[in-house]
Amino acid sequence: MTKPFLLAAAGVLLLGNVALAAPADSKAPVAAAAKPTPADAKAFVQRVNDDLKKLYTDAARADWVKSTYITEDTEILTADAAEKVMVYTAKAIKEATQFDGLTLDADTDRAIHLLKISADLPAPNDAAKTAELAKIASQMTSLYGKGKYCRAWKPSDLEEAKAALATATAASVAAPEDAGLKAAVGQADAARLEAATGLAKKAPHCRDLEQLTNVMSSSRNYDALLDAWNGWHTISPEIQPLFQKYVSLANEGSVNLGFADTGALWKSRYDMTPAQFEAEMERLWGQVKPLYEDLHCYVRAKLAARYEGKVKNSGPIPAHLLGNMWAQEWANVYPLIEPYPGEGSLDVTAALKAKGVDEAKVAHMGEDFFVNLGLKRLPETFWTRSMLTKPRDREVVCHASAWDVTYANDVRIKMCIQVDEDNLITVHHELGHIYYYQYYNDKPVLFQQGAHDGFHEAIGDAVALSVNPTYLNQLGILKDVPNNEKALINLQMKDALDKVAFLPFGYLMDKWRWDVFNGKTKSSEYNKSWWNLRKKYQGIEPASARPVNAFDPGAKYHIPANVPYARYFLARILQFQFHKAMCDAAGYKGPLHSCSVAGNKAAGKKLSDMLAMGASKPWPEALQKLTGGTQMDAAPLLDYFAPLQKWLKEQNKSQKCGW
Ligand code: X8Z
Ligand code: ZN
Repeated sequence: MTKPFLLAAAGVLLLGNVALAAPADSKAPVAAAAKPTPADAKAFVQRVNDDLKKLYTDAARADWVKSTYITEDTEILTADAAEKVMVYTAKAIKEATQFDGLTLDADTDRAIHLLKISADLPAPNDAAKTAELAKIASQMTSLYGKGKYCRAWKPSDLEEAKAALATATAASVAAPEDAGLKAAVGQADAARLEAATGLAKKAPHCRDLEQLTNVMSSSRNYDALLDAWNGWHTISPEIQPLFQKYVSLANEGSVNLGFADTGALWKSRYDMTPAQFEAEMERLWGQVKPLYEDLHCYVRAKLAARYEGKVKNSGPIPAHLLGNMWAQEWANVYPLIEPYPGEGSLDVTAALKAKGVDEAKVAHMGEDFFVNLGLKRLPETFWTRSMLTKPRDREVVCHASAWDVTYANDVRIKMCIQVDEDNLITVHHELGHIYYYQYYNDKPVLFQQGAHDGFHEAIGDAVALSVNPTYLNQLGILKDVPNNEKALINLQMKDALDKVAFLPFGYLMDKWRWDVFNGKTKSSEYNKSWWNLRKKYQGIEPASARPVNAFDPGAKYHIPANVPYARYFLARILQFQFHKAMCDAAGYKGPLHSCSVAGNKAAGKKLSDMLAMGASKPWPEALQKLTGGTQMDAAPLLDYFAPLQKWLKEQNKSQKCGW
């Protein structure tokens, strides 16, 4: 994760250590208490940086073990370490106020600012409540990680099991039970297949998020999709009571640290006021909304043709038909949407499998891309300590994440890689985090962050924009890459189904939480407010009438995991700005959508120069270093998709768009 699960802390109360606003010696007369000086502030910052490095490391170690081995014990150890960070951070923030009003050198001033906005779990002014908040946060992530949907077997499950096996890679069927299953399928032996799947034994059919995700991405069967969607959404009602308590405790902590509520704290992290940040998000959304509406209109028409009678040519799209559990990225339904069938060979998943690429190779392909840009190789420990595939014998949090455990190059990723295009792109995304860590790790720990969190999320994606068909063709993964108008529209459609479709989802996740934190949305309205936003911004509706206890936002990782989400919205926009800047640095002159900076050292240097700044300067300075500008701007994204948008407008002429 981009920040120390922020919660880390080293046992022993370094607070004594920090000795910050050391009250005047008790024996000294009060009047003699020295007024803090800029030199004191500098020394304070240095101590806090040193202490936090240890606390964050302890917390990250505990969290790593917990996230790769969820048990009651690891859950508690993580909560304990998190609690220590919370206590320390709250205390240090209060101590720092003694320097308010002093003229400080730029680095000290910046470090104190970053400290004040650093708490991901802000500690209430009460030890028991702080411990409770840490525990709840740990529990919520575990519940999500362990989530499974169990029901009795249905005959149709056999067909699905066969289909899944037909596309499975050798590595993913390595376990003995799967090998048996595979042999059974190979022999079309229904009885053995039944035995192998547990059907004959009447064991319940349990599926985790990875299995349900596979249904969402590859099935076109309305009922199978509905079952997977409904099934995953049964894991979250259990999370709601914890979430409610977390909202109230985190808010208490935010007030304790000087913020109106936790949403205000999150919105304060962008070198502007919370109100300005909200306006900035709205401005950027306004730039891209027309493109999203054009895409929605075309996709809905195609789905209406495919799911006749179930999807209408007006109104919102049912949430389970877009190839993704949260309808956040839609490229998995590209085969249904493909504008010019057969033009261009864009099935990267099939190509990877045909090439015999395995899970580790997917990760190596990512590293190679960065190295060819002139960036460093990953340390050896990355390969020995990362979790690249889902262990078969224990519960883990599969949601992909990147870690810098020691803030000194002990970098790792945690992923349950499957060999497909989504995972190839996600590996680049995670490695973007890892390269940020690697390039700023000589900085004090408070500067070991992205310029803002959207920068951190944008790096790998910006690089992955160069992993285009031309590049994959050079690698020998894609065969023919036709260079004509129809192939271009196909390619742009596929890109837009991920990049553009995501935008309203990226925006609404925190719009929902901002109003939860500030109390405008009461707990009894959580689900209603969620679906109002999903309809308003995404133009989608629930796949089925929602049960009274539904807590659908809790079925999305970042909500139980307490990870703010505006960063991903910003990253979708920034990554096109970064891509353009790297293409300019490479001397590229053609249209933005055709540029790949693969292998270009000048582009790599531009990127790594910005990475090395970390959070040491306000983000506009980092943006300027890479792009020359100081504003976030969707113009490069719109420029990239200009051919598609023109084409969509033509196609949609006979449609009544909107919902
Ligand atoms: O959570 C992630 C990354 C880890 S930072 C895999 N992403 C968001 C999501 O999955 O919802 C990347 C895209 C958006
Ligand atoms: Zn990320």
